[in-house]
Amino acid sequence: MMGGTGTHSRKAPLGALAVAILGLSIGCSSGATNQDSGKEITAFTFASPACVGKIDETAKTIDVEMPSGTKINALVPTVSHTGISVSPDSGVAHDFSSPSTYTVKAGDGSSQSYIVTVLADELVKNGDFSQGKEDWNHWANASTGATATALFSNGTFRVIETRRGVNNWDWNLSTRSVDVKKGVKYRVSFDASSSIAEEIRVGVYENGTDVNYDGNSYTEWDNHYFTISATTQTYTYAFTMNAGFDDPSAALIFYLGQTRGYIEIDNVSMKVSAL
Ligand SMILES: [Ca+2]
Ligand SMILES: [Ca+2]
Repeated sequence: MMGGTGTHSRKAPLGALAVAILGLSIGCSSGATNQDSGKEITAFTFASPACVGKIDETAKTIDVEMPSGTKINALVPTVSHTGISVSPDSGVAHDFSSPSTYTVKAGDGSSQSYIVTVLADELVKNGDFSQGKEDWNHWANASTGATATALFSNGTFRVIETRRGVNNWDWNLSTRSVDVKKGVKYRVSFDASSSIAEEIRVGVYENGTDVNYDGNSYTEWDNHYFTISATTQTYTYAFTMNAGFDDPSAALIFYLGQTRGYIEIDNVSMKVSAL
């Protein structure tokens, strides 16, 4: 009898708890219960300056492109998410001067991190070629017979190789000065296509001023290789100025001397991604 009563007496609180959980579930705006595994950041925005982050749910990355000149060391994001919490908190000023991790916790205790990168300060002028050749240089190494027809028209850059160079630098396209600061991380991106799949080289180098006093006025700070195909794609890489020097007259360069056929480049960008 006593045991029966005891069992019965324990049932009542359990029932009450179930009602309480049900009530919480209905009342909670996120709809999260203890079993929910949802942990997605669904929006990452800023009110000042007004900016919406681009979420890549597969890569778990969020890129935010701020207007040039934005001070990125104390920005206040509004973070919308599923799950029960996000850390750091939404609505709290955060230093975005290096890529930041925001982690969402799900109702079931699991968590998911996103890397937030705030991009500011575009260094490439006329990167969309809307002003033709303005702020761009092209050069062919006549000594190797490299020749090409370059067209800066219709808001894009096109080159038709008429005689291939010996080296990839025998024909190139470069920006005018980009102001590169020591220790700063940049994101370089561009759209490109080629009639024949070809490897091109993209780099940042000293453009005539020997800022590191090594006797070479064209020291290369960084370079990357990309195989360009017939379908236009966006290519992206990160570059950190690790040389220990500022180079206010550096250039971003595309080495095209080993390509054949017809190459098109557009939407060239080099932005500060971390200070
Ligand atoms: Ca364009
Ligand atoms: Ca040098």
